[in-house]
Amino acid sequence: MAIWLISPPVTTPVAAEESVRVLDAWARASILASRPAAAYATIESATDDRLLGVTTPTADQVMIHAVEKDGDVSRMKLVGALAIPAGKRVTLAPGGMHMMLMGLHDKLDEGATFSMTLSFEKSGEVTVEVSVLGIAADGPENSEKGAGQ
Ligand SMILES: [Cu+2]
Repeated sequence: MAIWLISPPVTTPVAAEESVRVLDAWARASILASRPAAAYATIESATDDRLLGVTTPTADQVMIHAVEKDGDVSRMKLVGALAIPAGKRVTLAPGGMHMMLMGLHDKLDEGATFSMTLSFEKSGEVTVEVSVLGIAADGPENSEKGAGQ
């Protein structure tokens, strides 16, 4: 006896929040809109994932950059896809990896926020509010504050 099951495959949608979290998204205030700005965040995921791209209405383009030290010279290097290993926090911070905002539409004023959407290979898109901190800030004071929804 042959039974043909003709039904659409059942897939379980996975909400982005369940596997990937983007914490403490922040950026430094900028003096001029004509200069690129950098945004930072801490990313963690329950499963291996990769950050493939970032967009924001605040800038024309966002690039994921790593910093490579060559002697005394630091160079920024474009990261095509940023690996987020399961259970390990990946922190983007000044002097290291960052999201570079090219073609800012307005300068970033301290105290303002803007939205940014991070696209992950498996978890899809996660939109976060980015807090603009002071021009010399090293990061949010409370590192557990903020969540990725
Ligand atoms: Cu950069």
